Amino acid sequence: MSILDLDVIKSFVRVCDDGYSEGWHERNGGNLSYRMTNEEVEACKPYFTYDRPWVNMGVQADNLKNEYFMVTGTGKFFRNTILDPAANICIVEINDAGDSYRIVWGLVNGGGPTSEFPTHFMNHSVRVAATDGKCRVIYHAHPVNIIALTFVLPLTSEAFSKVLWQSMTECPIIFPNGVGVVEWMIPGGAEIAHRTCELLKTYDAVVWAHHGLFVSGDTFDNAYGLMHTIEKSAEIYCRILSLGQPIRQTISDEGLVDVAAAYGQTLNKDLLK
Ligand code: 2HA
Ligand code: ZN
Repeated sequence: MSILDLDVIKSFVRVCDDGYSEGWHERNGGNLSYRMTNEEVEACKPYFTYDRPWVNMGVQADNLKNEYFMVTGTGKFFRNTILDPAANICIVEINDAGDSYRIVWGLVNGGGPTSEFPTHFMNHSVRVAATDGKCRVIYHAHPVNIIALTFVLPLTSEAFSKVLWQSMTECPIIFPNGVGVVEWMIPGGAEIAHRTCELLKTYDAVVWAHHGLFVSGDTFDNAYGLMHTIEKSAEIYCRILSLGQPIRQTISDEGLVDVAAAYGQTLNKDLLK
């Protein structure tokens, strides 16, 4: 038995590998974090060590004190994760104050969690509050088509949500709240973290202009599925634009509201104004 046999590690690595295969993770692009359940922490604990230092994150969250996160490593390539998980990902423990982490497993050749970890951490805090504790996954990737659209659509939630909802019928059911959009900013800093957090209070997903997409979810399947769905819808819209023909017909606003309602979801109608 090895920690690598546990389902939680296998599921985490599978997201990294599938995302890489989709072309969303060139070089060291993208990052993934997962808030572990108590049962998963107990199963992993025999493999933990406590000799690495506490690192202050510069951000703090009361609702994440003493939590454990599985996180991709900074500068590590998603492509390599499946070959050697212990060298490319880690598990971190959050301290009693909710402002520092220490690595308790992984990154065996050195390194730290993703440079976006303060962003992920604050995103988790906001999504845990917004979902009554259900959200566990924050996933950031660089999918081609959603990035391409940030060069031609207005950088608003209204414009992006409507195009994505209209381009594939299941979209209003899968993300009825729509998507947030952040204008171009330097990644890895406090400002983009705060802007993303503000939008995640309302939206499950946030587009970063000319950069990529952040999604959240209760399970790996739902977070990965949201990334996949948004990117596929963006791909369809890009394909439509590349046909160079006028759009003759699309789904009406009423149709978007109705398809969500037919599957028990309430579409964020504010975005249709
Ligand atoms: O981890 O994607 O936004 C590399 C990035 C930073
Ligand atoms: Zn990125």
